[in-house]
Amino acid sequence: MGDSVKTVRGACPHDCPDTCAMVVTVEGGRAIKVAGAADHPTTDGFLCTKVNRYLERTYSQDRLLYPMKRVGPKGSGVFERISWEEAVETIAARFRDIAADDPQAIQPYSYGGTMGLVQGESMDRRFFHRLGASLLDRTICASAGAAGYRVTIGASIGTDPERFSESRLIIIWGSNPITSNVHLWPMILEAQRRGARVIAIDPYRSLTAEKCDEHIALLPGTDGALALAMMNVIIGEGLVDHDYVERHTIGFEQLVERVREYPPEAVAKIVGIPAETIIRLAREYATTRPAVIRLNYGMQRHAGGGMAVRTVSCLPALVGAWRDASGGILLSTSGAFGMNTAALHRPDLMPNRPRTINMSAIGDALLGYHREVRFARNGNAHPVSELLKPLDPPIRAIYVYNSNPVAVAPDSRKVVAGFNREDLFTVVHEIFQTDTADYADILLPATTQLEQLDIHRAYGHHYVMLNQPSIEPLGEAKPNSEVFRLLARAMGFTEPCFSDSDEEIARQAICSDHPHMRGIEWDDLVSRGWARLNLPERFAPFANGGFLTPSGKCEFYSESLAVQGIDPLPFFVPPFESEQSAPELARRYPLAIISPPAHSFLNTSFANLASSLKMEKEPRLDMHPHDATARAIVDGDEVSVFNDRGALTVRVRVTDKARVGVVVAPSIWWKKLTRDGRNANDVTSQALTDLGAAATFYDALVEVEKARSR
Ligand SMILES: Nc1nc2c(c(=O)[nH]1)N[C@H]1C(S)=C(S)[C@@H](COP(=O)(O)OP(=O)(O)OC[C@H]3O[C@@H](n4cnc5c(=O)[nH]c(N)nc54)[C@H](O)[C@@H]3O)O[C@H]1N2
Ligand SMILES: Nc1nc2c(c(=O)[nH]1)N[C@H]1C(S)=C(S)[C@@H](COP(=O)(O)OP(=O)(O)OC[C@H]3O[C@@H](n4cnc5c(=O)[nH]c(N)nc54)[C@H](O)[C@@H]3O)O[C@H]1N2
Ligand SMILES: [Mo]
Repeated sequence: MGDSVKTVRGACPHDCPDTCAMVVTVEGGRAIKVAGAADHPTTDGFLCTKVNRYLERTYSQDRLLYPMKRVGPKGSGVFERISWEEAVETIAARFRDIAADDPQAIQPYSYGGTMGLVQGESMDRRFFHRLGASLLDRTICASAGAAGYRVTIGASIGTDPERFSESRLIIIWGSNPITSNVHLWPMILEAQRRGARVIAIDPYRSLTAEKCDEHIALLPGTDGALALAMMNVIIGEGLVDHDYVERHTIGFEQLVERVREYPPEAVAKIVGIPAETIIRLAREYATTRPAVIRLNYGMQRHAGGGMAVRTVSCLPALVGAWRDASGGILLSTSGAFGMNTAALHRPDLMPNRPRTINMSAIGDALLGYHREVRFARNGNAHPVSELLKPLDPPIRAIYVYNSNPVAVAPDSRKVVAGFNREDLFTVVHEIFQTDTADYADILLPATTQLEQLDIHRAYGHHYVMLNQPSIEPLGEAKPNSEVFRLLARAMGFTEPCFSDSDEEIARQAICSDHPHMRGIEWDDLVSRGWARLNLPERFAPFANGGFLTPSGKCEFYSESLAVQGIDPLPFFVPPFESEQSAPELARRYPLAIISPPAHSFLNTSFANLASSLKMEKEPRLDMHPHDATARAIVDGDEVSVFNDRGALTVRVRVTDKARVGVVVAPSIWWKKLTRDGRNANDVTSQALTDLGAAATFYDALVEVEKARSR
């Protein structure tokens, strides 16, 4: 490469809506600077606090650089270096052995380590499909909302974030963009400068809520009820856009009947905010144009997460907010992309359709149980004994990549017990020795984004992104795609797709007939790093209807839910665990706990780096003064947070940022970097959401006590 300085175009791989365009400066083969591309419309020349320090991650002394095998007890993290040949042969031999009985006993487990299509969902899928391994239902983040939105709108398509700056009313609903979607924030600030009002709906006064014109602190998991009461007011006061409703929606008459069951006065008790606030919010929303809702994950991680998103996403059609390019709702832009996923995943390689394991119930699954989803009508949590069915065959091998389940999956005690099984063969492919890596039998070193090629879609903008490698892999680290190529060869898989190079896979991804992909050319991606989908500059997806539902309308009434035996109209599904839905449980565990992202972590990524740890200091719990006083807890006390599932130790910050009855534990900490080896997932539950069978991280009751008294 010589000593000359060059710059390389890249894309941030992390699980975040922003998928930034990066410019990497390389000198003599070493990356010396990572910056946000100034020419990319949403990146706009800056990166977040975490990825700004990407070199700290890439060149960390803690990188895994060689394949290793376990030589200590499971979980001890004691390994010995081996060669790649030995690693690949050991894995292939075990997989061959298990597959001879039943390949479904082999479980892939991956999520958002990298969002790249090459390193996240191509060679890996092909390999496991060809093998006949169990499928993985990737429900740990977005599946509840995606399902609720799909039923109502048809696909994950919404308002262009670049149009937010022209909106007059922005409702940030269950979202904390200053932390988790920072490139949307300048557009919101611009709107505010032009006179827009910005309202946050969040049980917690987050960094974002603090900066809004108004903060509505509802009780966790009650968003669906709030939206139904808003509709009650909008319909009751004649604020409906009848022309839009008439032409582009279905089920209005039934909706009118349904929302009568949700008058603001009754709903006020459910959501824990005054009826006047609900009425004022509904009026302001219905009478301000353009009005846009940034709906995000906070409301999804509860029993009724899918129905909550479905209900909120009825609002824009009711008031005609979709008419404006800067009105409507934004959940995710991912559905606007038309990548050729069949070419990437090759589902045709599956011998027949194997079973599917839900990643959010991996604890149960590793312990031999399949967890069923029962639609939680009225929030009645089914007894766990009814929901768990024996898993046949049991999982005998698990291959983890792009994920850290021991720290991120709910009901952690069960997850740890599962990974601790002596008879389980565990492969972990990682950049760092995470909590999960400690349980590996074979631990493989992974490359970072600077060392690998990838192509990305985004869920918070409308640009296809190319990441070109800027440096050589460190040590013996290999990208995911390369390891699956090696494994395919060792297993004797001869289909030509197992020889595709990373560039060939990336080119296949954009080889698509989808109209939004028209004009996306490889050469442009190479020279510029990104390309806008084939969408108008002032993209107003449903200004003239054209919803992607079966009826082509915004479905207040959903026939597809009706045929599944689910109420076809929006209704409120209370949390599994709350004062109102589980009073007996609430007597023992009166506090609701939520554990949203800490500002300087990205799930558990970055949570091992010195600079991130310096900013987050130590595991913390925000608690309202009233709740603290009632427990004789003062600011700075070390406390135990516990319920029937487990416990963790944290330091309390007494603050009215948390509302009464709700405690907040910024997450996700590496368990082994905390004082007691535990994190918030020691108290979260494996119960699954109504639609989308997703995790319910923010639906948990706990009690808190001074640590020394226990
Ligand atoms: N810095 C940073 N950025 C991230 C991440 C990270 O870990 N760190 N994670 C990335 C990932 S994977 C994701 S999925 C996104 C998540 O990003 P967001 O969509 O912002 O989701 P959360 O931060 O989980 O929750 C957002 C807000 O919802 C609130 N909330 C909790 N329960 C409820 C509720 O019942 N109703 C309402 N209305 N609000 C509620 C929380 O207090 C929080 O302030 O961020 C991505 N970006
Ligand atoms: N209590 C609580 N739990 C939560 C959440 C919460 O808000 N509260 N949020 C949930 C959400 S939204 C999500 S999305 C999940 C996130 O769960 P995960 O997707 O598991 O996210 P990370 O913890 O960041 O772990 C990703 C791992 O992939 C590794 N990795 C990165 N790039 C590569 C690569 O190219 N190859 C390989 N082999 N590995 C790579 C990283 O080093 C990292 O250890 O967590 C969920 N868990
Ligand atoms: Mo996520």
